[in-house]
Amino acid sequence: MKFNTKTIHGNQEHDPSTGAVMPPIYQTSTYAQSSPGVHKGYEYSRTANPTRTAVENAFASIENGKFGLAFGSGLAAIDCVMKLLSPGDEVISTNDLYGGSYRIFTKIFENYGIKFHFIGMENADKIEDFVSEKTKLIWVETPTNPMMNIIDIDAVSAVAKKHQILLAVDNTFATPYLQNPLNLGADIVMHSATKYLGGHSDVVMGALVVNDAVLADKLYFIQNACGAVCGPMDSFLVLRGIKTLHVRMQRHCENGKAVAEYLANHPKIEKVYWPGFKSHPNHEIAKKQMKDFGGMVSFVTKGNSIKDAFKILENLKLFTLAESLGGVESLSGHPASMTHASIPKAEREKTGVVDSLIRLSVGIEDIEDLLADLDQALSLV
Ligand code: P1T
Repeated sequence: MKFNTKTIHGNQEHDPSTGAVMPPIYQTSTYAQSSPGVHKGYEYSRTANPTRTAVENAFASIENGKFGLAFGSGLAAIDCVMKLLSPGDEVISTNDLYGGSYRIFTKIFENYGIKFHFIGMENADKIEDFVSEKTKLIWVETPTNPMMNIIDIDAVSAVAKKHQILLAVDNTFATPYLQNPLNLGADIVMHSATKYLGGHSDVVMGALVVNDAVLADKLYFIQNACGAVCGPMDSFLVLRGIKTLHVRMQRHCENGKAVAEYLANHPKIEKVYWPGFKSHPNHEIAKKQMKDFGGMVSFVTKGNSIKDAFKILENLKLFTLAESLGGVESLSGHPASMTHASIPKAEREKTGVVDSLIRLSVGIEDIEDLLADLDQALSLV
């Protein structure tokens, strides 16, 4: 089955009891047993729920994996991966990443004795300098949030395999429409399904997909033991979102390109971060591992003024100033004070997340309207 068909049909079956084409929202916490332990595959909805099973199966299908797991948020999915580790273990992570991922690593898991090395992975060879026998996990975001750095998953996977380290890739920005980390050698692919997979800014959810049955069992155990699962209504909404992922992503990519090019040619813009530019340092890797370049664009204006950044953000009308990304509607954000505020200023500035940086999640509206909106906001600075 090819990708577009998978988004609609992958691992899905009509409801066995009624033939319903969409799985019902099984709004139940528990399931009748005819004798202790004798049931129809479901016992308790923390452990499993049929609507959640449907979305978990969809996750597995679109990421070319065997096992999918759904959580109450992207961070709950990350939490589950980190609980594979033990005190004394070390993690090597990309240094540019979602602020909440940095926060859970440094403010939660460091307290449990796990050590994190945040490094630039644009050159995969650099990773080896940080590998020791304590290294148990490499955590990669690509494209990174919000600087749009591109990490060569295949090259990082070679390092991970050489040292028998697990490789997890946060595929939130790319989505499986653009890249499939498991095919490039990752062991775990993670999503904030809140974003493009859900696609409509109406649900918070996380996903993990793996191929290895032993690893899947460990993750299922943590999912059930710790209980950060999503509900059936949210499962339904994300399943519904996934069915249009390919058509939405196609338009996100078209509009993202048009916005990036418009900004790059604007006299008031200093720098635009978008992996589709030939001048992007890892453009060739982006071309190799991604089908297109996505709908996320970051930029700074000439003069690097936070005042100008705020003026633009306050005056954009179609680009709503809000946390999050990946919905049908365009959003704008100020990483330094919003999504990345939990990263100390000195740390975030090392990777380019300066106070004047603006991040856009380019939606699927008519491009003429989006460019006109940017035009009027930029004319004010
Ligand atoms: O918000 P949640 O569903 O818990 O997902 C966390 C998360 C994980 N990974 C990446 C790459 C993310 O971008 C996010 C969430 N990001 C935002 C809310 C944001 O605006 O960047």
